[in-house]
Amino acid sequence: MLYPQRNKTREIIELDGIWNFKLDDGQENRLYENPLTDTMMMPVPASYNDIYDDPKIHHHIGGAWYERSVYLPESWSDKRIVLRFGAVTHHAKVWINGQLALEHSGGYTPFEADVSNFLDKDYNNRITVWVDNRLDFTSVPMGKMFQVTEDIKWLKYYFDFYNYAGINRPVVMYCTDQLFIEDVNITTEVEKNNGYVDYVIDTKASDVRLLVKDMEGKLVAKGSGLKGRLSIENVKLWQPLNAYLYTCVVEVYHEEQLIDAYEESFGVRSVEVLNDQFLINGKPFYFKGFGKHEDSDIVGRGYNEALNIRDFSLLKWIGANSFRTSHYPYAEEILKMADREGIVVIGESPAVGLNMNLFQTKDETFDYINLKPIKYPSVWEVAECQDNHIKVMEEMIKRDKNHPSIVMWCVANEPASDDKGAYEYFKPIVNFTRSLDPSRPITIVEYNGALPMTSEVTKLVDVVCLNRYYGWYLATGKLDLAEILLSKELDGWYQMHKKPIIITEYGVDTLHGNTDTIAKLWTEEFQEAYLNLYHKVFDSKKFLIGEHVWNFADFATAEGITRVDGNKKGIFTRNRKPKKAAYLLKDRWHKIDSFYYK
Ligand code: BDP
Repeated sequence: MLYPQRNKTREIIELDGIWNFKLDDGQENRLYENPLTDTMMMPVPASYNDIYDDPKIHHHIGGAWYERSVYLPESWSDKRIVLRFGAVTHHAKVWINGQLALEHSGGYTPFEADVSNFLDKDYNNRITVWVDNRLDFTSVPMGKMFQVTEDIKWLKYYFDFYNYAGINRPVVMYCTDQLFIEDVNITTEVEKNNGYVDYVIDTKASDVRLLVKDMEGKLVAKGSGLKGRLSIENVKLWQPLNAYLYTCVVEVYHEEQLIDAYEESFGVRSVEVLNDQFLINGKPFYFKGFGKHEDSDIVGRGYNEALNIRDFSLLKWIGANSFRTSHYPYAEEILKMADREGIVVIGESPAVGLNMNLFQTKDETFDYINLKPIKYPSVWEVAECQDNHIKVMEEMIKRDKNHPSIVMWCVANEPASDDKGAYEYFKPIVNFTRSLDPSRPITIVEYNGALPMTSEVTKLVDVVCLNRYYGWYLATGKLDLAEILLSKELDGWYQMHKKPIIITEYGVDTLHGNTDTIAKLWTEEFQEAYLNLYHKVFDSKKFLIGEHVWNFADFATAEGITRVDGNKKGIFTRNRKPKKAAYLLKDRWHKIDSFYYK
C-alpha cells in the first residue's frame, strides 16, 4: 500500500488534530447515526489512555468513539477520494455521514478505501470512528476476556507492553484521478558497479513511464510499461549508516496528458544469509542496537515525530546501526527515517505472546468461585489466529517492501516454539511470507525456554534469534553461572542448526539513579556488569552476528508485581535520559564496525 503523497497530481487533507471523543457505554450503540453529544477533546494521533486523569479512560476495555468533520475543496469534485488511517488499535469501524465506509482489524497497519460515494461535496462531512481495544484468540496479538461476574472483567493480554488504544497514527484524505497508480514494487540487484532495478507497477492505465533520479535529482535511468528492469551505472549503494536513496518517479498518461504520478524512494542493496554470516552488499554485517517500542509519555503509542527523531539521534550517539520493530510494525514514517539515516531494521509482525504460559498468573490458574484449579491449555490448542497472522504478514510486507532499511522479516516474537503444534502453525505462515517476498531472510524470535533440540521452528528460519535472560529471569543475580549457561546454550544452537545467531534481547530491569558500590539487582552497576558479561561471551562466538539490547528505553506495561511503573530494562529512561550503561555501549559500539567484525 502506497504512503500518501502530495505532488502535481495528488492532494492531501491532513485530519490530525483535536477530535470529539467519548467512551462507548458498553451497548455498542448506533452513535454514528447522529453527531456525538457530551464529548471531550482527544488528540489524533495519540493513544487515549493517558490523556485524562480518569481511571475509566485509562483502564477502558471495549469501544470508544471519535468524530470530526471535513469540507472538501471544489477541485476534488471529480476525483477519487481516499480516506486512510495509519493505524487504529486494534479494531476500527468508520462511518461517513452515518454510512459504514471502512472496517479493519489489526492495530499496527494502515487501511484505506475509496470513499468518494459517501461524501457530500457541498457539506461538512462527518467522520465517526469506533475503536475497539479488545483482543481474543483470533486476533494478532492474542488476548482473552475474563468475566467473573457481570461487573468484574478484565482483558488479559500475553505481552509485556501496555495495551494502548486509539487512533495512534496519522489520518488523511487524499485524492487521485480515477485512473491511478495502485502500487509500486521495487527490488534491486547489484553486480559489480551496476545496480539493477526491477519494477512492477499496479495500475489499470496502459501508458506508464518511469524515471529514476539520484539524490541530486539527476536522471540515471528511464523506462516504461507495467514491469521491467532498469540499470544504474556506477550505482551508489544503500549502506548501513551511509544511506543513498534513489527516487523512482512513476507517471501515468492518458492521451499524452499526465493524470497520476507517484515518487517512491528506494535504495540499491543486497541481503543474503550465507553459512554463518549475514551479508549486506556482499559483506558480513554485525547488528548492534536494540529492541524498541513506540512508547512515550502522554501520547502512549501515538505517533510522536519529535521523539522519533530524538531516538534516531540517540541511536547515532550510542553507535547503534540497527533495531527491531518489537513487537509490531512501526509507523511508516519511522521506516522512512531509517532509510534516510542508514539504520538497519528487522521488521516484526504483531504476533507477540503466542505463548500464554509465560504470562499466566494465579488468577487465571485458579477458579476462586468454584474453588478449583484451571488447567492452562497449550497455545496451539486454542489459537485461532493463523488466518489473521497471514493477513497481517501480507499487510506488513505490502506496506514496507520498498524500504531498503528492512533486511529481515520477523514472523513472531517468543511463541511456544517447543510445544507440539508450533511447526504446523508456522509452516504455512513462513511459506507465505517467503512467497510474497523471496528477497529477505526470515526469523522467529525464540523465548528463554526453547532449546536447540526442542524448538520446532528453527528449521523454518534463516537466522536464529534468541532472547536470553540468564542472570535475570534465570540464575537471577548469579552472573558467573549465567556466563556458563549462556555460552553452552549458544554453542548448542550453532552445533545443531549451523545458522547464524542474533541475540535479539538481553537486559535487566534497572532503576535510573539506583546506584551502589556492590552490583545488586536493579542497580545501574548490575546492568553494566550483566552487559559486560554478555559481551564477553558474544565476542568469543564467531557465529554470533548481532546484539540487540532489551530495551532502548523504559516503557509502559500492564501493572504487575514485577513491573514498577513499567518495564525498566531501558538503556535510556522513558524520557530518554541515559543510564550508566549507555556509556558502556557507546564505548563498545563505536569501536565495532558494521562490517567484518566477525
Ligand atoms: C521478553 C519479551 C519482551 C519483554 C521482556 C522482559 O520479548 O516483550 O518485555 O521479555 O521481560 O520475554 O523484559
